[in-house]
Amino acid sequence: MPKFPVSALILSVLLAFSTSPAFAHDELVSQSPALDSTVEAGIIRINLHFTEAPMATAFGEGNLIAIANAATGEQLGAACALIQGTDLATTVSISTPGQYKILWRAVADDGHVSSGDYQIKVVNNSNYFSDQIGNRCIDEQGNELDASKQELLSKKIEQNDGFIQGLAIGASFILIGGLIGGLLIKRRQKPQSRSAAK
Ligand SMILES: [Cu+2]
Repeated sequence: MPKFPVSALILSVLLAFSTSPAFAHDELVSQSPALDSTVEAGIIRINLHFTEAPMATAFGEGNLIAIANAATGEQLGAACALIQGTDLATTVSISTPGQYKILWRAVADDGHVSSGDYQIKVVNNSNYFSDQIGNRCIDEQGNELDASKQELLSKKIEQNDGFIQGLAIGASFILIGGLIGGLLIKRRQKPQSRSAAK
């Protein structure tokens, strides 16, 4: 008799551990700049506050922050972040006003990876200019991370546009081909119907 309650207890404990958010991943609690906030152009500091300190990972791997043009999806600069207490932090340079996406990825102490993104609006009232836009990631040895060697957190959306354009061109070819074919058939049928009427 006592066997069943013990196994039931173990099961319920396991279920509690696997579903309780407290034992799940590292969760984003708050962020700076805030969600949908308006920020002045310049060197912008990004601070993402988590429930617990992310697991230490190699620079440019695991824990990442990057920014992207919200309209085009194009990632600007490389992706990297530093662990500061329970925060992930970096600085990005933005001069062109517009809507930007902040993308992040965090590795929890248990190895679970969580990710997300949110938008901010950038205005430029200070004539800030920089030809180095985005996250500038320089490791302790002074080496700059090359975004082309990283798996991007955000990709340009133009590939989809190209696909839709291709579909539209293909569809119009089929339509024109069908119209010409239809006209040719009509022409051929005309003399036949005439002779049939006689
Ligand atoms: Cu987890």
